[in-house]
Amino acid sequence: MDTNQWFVETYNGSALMIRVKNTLFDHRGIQHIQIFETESFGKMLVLDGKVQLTERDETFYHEMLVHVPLFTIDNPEKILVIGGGDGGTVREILKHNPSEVLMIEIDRDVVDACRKYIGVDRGSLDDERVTVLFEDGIEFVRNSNERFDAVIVDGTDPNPVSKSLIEEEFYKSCSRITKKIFSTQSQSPFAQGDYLREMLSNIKDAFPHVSIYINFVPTYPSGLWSYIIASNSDIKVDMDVLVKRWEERQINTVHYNPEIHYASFMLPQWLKESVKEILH
Ligand code: AG3
Repeated sequence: MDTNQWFVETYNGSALMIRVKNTLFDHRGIQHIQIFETESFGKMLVLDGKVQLTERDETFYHEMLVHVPLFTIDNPEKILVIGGGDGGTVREILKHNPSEVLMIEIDRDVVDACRKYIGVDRGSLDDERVTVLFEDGIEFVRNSNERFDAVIVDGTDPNPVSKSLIEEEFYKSCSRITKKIFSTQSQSPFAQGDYLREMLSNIKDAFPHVSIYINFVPTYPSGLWSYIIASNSDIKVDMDVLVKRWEERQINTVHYNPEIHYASFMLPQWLKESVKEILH
């Protein structure tokens, strides 16, 4: 179907507009899934009206979500991903050469459609070290007795389906099964500060060590994006260690490097102020 019109995502009385050439997939199931061919951002995945990725800038997001936690730890062997149906997160995790990656995605249609129309996983979901289970991530972590070196949450904006993915009970379960490091995307600090604060305060109740880091993702609301990293032990951001691991692991990236990793923890004053009560 040729559309040649604007896709519009509105937020806070403003809007992000991306010119669309045609619609490759449109299906309403657990979520409304749309995949478009855009004029200047490549293919784009939209869930319930919200941009999840475009080919042009998905690396900015996936690399920060994955490489910041994984370069924070030694030997990432066994990794759990909650969400992440498009496979971009698993693709980045495999660059660290783990022995096992488990992805829990509630919506099989997202995985099937992304594989067929975008291929952002670059075959990583077929890798023999990767297992994909189609079930509710909250239930999975609640009942799991396994422990993971890293737990990474690649979710959508909180909504009635995903709301409990930002509740304290979920983060407490994550904490119980996290051996070394936990990370989650945590929305736009500029456009969605309330969500960020709610997530932060719930994560703070579940893990003793918590930090925020940020980067730029042009096709997300306001462009400024945040992530929360948490651990049951100290989270070190030591440049020498980061550079050493970066050299050892020989990972190719588009966006991430050790300097960006370090700098992403430097927050503007307004953001520091808005979370200081929670983080104190
Ligand atoms: N998940 C987080 C994207 C949230 C974007 N929000 C929005 N456009 N309102 C990304 C999934 C990619 N694996």
